[in-house]
Amino acid sequence: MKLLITGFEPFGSENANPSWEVAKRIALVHPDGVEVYARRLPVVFNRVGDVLWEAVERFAPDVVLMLGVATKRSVISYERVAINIDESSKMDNEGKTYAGTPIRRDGPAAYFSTLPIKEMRDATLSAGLAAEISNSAGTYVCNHAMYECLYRIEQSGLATRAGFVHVPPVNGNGETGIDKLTEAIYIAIETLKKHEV
Ligand code: PCA
Repeated sequence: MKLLITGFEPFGSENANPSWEVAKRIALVHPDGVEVYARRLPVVFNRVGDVLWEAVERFAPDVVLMLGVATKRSVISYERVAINIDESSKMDNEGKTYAGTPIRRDGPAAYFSTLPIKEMRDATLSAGLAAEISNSAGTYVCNHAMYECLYRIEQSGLATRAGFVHVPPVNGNGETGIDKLTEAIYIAIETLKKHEV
């Protein structure tokens, strides 16, 4: 299985983003039988789709697993859906805000994740970490990335599966430290292998 795993650059007042720290570590630990490529994505609405797609075209992955941090959540969240809206009063990394702009005028209202999110959530729980299914990836850059990825996969007629996982902010090496988050994502990837199409 070929996996493209993505994380984001820092944004807001943070100087690191745990999503990229986890993505980098997953590329290093190489789950058995999984070829991993990692890409860091910009927190910029109108650039994230192109950067992501450049990597999809270059590596031709079977699965795209996108990670982002959700600063207000305390558990790993497997996103079910991406909606066709950009809305944020919080600036992206190029200083832009959006007030309810569709991502794609010709696109559907939403896309469902094409990853086995329930099995992945259960795998995370079995690694001893709290996890949930989330029914909203928000309307900031993470939702945009997930929507763009699924839209472009559909437009290109690819069989690539894709989905998004929000991780909580890290606090030292405890329950939600980087090592624990990496372990949880690693185990979720093992689950992806079992659900190969
Ligand atoms: N989290 C943001 C964007 C980048 C990230 O890591 C989000 O939830 O939209």
